[in-house]
Amino acid sequence: MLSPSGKRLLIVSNRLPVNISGAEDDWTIHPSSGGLITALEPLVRRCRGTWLGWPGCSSEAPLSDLLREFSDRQEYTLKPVVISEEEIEKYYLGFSNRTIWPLFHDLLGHCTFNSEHWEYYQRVNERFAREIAKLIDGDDFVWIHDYQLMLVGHFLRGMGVDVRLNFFLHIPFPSCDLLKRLPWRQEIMHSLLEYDHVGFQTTNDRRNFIQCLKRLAPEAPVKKYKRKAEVLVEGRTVRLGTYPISIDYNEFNDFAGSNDVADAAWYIHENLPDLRLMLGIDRLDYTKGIPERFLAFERALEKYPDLRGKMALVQIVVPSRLHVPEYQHLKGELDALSGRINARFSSQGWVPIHYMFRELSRTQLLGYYRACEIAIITPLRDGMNLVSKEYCASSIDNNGILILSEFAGAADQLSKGALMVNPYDCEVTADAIYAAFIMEPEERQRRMKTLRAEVRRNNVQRWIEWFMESDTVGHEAVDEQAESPAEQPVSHTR
Ligand code: GDG
Repeated sequence: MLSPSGKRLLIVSNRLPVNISGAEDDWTIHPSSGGLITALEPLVRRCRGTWLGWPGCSSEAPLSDLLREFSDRQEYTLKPVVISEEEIEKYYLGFSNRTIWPLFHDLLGHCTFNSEHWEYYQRVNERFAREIAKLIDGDDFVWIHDYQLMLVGHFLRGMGVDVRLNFFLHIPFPSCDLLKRLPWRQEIMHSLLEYDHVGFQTTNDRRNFIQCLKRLAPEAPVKKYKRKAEVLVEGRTVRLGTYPISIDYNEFNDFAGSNDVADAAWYIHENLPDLRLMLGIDRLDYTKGIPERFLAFERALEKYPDLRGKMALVQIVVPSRLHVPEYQHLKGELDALSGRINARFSSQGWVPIHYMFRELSRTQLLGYYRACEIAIITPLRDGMNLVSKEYCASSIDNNGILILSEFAGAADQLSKGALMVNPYDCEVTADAIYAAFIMEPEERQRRMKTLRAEVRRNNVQRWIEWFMESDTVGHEAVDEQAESPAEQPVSHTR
């Protein structure tokens, strides 16, 4: 089957959607998790497409056999891009995760600027481009993903590839003042202009990109339309669109109602009886605001003593990027903070923070979504945040309460039903925790119904259609001022 665009589908991302583990002659391959994979895996499976990326395993693994076995099982093809350990160190852990990631998440203090890392970023992006060039012809829908691969467009054009190239940025795009700190800002901006179509999560990200263009590539005129823009570059038109990523609502809604998930949820509550549970689930990442959340919960326990003995924060942290020093440091900080707060407030039979550092199975994940009456999702900055949408889709009794950061991309769509907080504001977040604790059932139902309707309407299929069919959407010209910051990109009808 072809993609909704009528073409063969080629997805390109830094990582293939698999985990390969083992040693000697005992290796296994299984699907991995993560925001990008959650959104794209069902599409590539449905279209029997191809996914190109780094397999993330050591060179001893019997790679071709494992990938063939997985491709046969999942009915789509995996193609590896081989990257050495040194390249991973400098291209991925270095430039991608210690320069671009913090810079694009407005956390300049976490950035390192290292020209050797930049050299490796270019080198690996060029390798991805070579592998893509070997695979494609003019009939493919080529869709390149995320901040690790921003230069691939530049290298593909340099190799004479002239097929349409699509790119989607899963993380925020920074303001011009921030991007200007990057010594290689010109190269990044000009490479992004080599794609034919660039998608952003929010209107704010796309607006930041256009502001950067005006300052860093003023020779490229920008035409603005209501929900997209076009840049004219050397006779070509580059389309810039806003496409808030989402989830498969029906899949979460249906699975949340299954016996397996109900059993998992029952088991969680059995072990934490008579408590109002508040859930946090995040990859280990300083952008997710986990220490700030612990401190806000501590403040709530101080300020509202009736929470003590009646509420618990269940915080699941999924291990991630543990080779990067900032992430190791964050892990230590979380261990210490949760220990200190628990030592301060625990009483006979009650512990305020249940903190687990592990990955959950999908059944357990949904079990937690169903068992916890409140979800607290308070990133300091997030491209979108799919966990917030999954929590709503899994709240089949309309009973959950979502506390959400105003700096998550998802805030554009979920602010009407969620309790919105500034995660840097400990007092306000503590107050929101208490407001959730005492919220009346009618208000919970009303808010959650609003949230679920929003996630159901703007689901991942719609995200894919919006992106793939964007060429056919009507264009309605507006001037820059008319594109107000309050624009809600998801609520438009097509
Ligand atoms: C990036 C951007 C953007 C989490 N823990 C477990 C688990 N997960 C799954 C969730 C969800 C995904 O991982 C996490 O997605 P997020 O969107 O919340 O965050 P990132 O991984 O940082 O994703 C983000 C996203 O890309 C998509 O564009 O929204 O802003 O940073 O699907 O369910 N899955 C399982 N066990 C876990 O323990 N099975």
